[in-house]
Amino acid sequence: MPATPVTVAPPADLASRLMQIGQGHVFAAYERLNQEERASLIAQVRGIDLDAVPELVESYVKRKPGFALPPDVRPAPYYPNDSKSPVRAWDRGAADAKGRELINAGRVACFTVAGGQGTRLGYDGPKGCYPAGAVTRKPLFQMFAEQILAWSKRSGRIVPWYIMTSPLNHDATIAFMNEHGYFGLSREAVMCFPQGVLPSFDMATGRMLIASPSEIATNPDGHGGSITALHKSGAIADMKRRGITTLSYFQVDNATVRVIDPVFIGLHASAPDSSAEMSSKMIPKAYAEEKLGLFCSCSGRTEVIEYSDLPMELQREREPDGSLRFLAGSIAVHVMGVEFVERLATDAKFSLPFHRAEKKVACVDPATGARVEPTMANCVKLERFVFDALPMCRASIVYETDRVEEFAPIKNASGTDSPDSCTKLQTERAARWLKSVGVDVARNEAGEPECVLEIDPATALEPADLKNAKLPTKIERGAKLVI
Ligand code: UD2
Repeated sequence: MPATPVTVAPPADLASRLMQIGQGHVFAAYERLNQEERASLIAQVRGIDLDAVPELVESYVKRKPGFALPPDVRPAPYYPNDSKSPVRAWDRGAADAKGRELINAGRVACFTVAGGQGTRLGYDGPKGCYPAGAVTRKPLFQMFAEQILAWSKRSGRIVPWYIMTSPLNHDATIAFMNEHGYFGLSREAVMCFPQGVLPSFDMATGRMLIASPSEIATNPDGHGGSITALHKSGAIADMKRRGITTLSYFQVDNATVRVIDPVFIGLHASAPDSSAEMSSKMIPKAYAEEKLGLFCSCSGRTEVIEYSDLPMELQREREPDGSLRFLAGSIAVHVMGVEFVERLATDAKFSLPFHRAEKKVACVDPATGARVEPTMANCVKLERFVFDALPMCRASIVYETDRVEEFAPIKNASGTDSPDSCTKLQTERAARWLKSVGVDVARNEAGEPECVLEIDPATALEPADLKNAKLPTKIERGAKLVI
């Protein structure tokens, strides 16, 4: 679109459209702005789908949309971690072989969603730059990059890495990767692209919040925005050029995620009840109230229902053996077919539902330009969730994994899902891997390792790799060691 000439009055078409939809305040300070600021505000308004705004305000800001529980909701079936389980036995060896075949044929790429704002952690920067290594304090991005590098070496193939940022952290992410030489990966193998944003709305009035006199406040459109962003950014085209068919999806906050898991990829690609469109990993919930989305089956389709939406009576229901009936908690690890993502992203009718969150967001008063620092939630933020694409699959499988093996997220500054709990989980996992090859790790009376351990992905991607490593016979109390 040709640039709009920057005049003293805002462009008449935009000003009248904004007035019509009750958003006229956006240009309140226009006359006081300099040329550059006016141009930037006009470009931002033109980038917003103004026709969609009234419906968003009516349905999600002024009203809180209710959640309609599907009447036939039941727990989704899953492939148990123990492949010999009497509940559902399956061929782990065959899945592993299929997964490795795809990796070795260069068909698999990694995809990290890293566009979130990370406000809970209180870290001022992209979450991927957060120092997370139990001993080394290496950043999360490095922990993933080193695994990807190890898989590339092992398969003799480039494993491309796609990272979804947001406009709020894109430049900082690129600068960080450049500063660290892409952690040994080839620059051509890493593609960072920003996701879309949506206006943030004033909770009381439904007006778009104003971040500064020349800027509307926005928020990233949720990890569900990744489906469209993968297409719009050219990432899908890049994958097709490289012959990638399968994406290994994970969140930037999970320090122990297996960036590539052959068994999971193999199940996704070849299980009889998989459509190879989108598959998911779950862990058994530790207790009924644990805040994880739950894999459910509704009218034969796999869905994730957020813990806040599934009635607590259902979440507390138990099987005769005492285990939770709704057990399968989402750790937000998926495998996605590239064709599936492309099919959705290019379908004019495709859209994922919005989810509403109430947040405290600093802004300015549009009339006076005075800064407003709210003391309570003043903003409705709308987001899309990637797992809402699951019911769009012809069939979608769920695979159980072990919490200690691959779920050590950093979300909060302390307590659950914190840097501290992440360090403990990295250590516990390393201790288990070491024990499997006969190395004794000192433990206290409660059974916790009395040391801090970190496994370098160059040494081992899985426990069996330790068989070839030079290891101590025992790890003493108080040790701090990178294996
Ligand atoms: C998510 C899941 C939860 C569980 C948990 C596991 C949702 C709504 N809930 O909770 O069920 O699986 O993870 O750790 O997803 N992100 C973007 N762009 C955005 C928003 C988020 O890239 O616009 C990324 C973000 O950088 C992070 C991930 O998505 O990697 C998770 O985001 P979150 O912190 O909003 O989700 P959380 O932890 O509440």
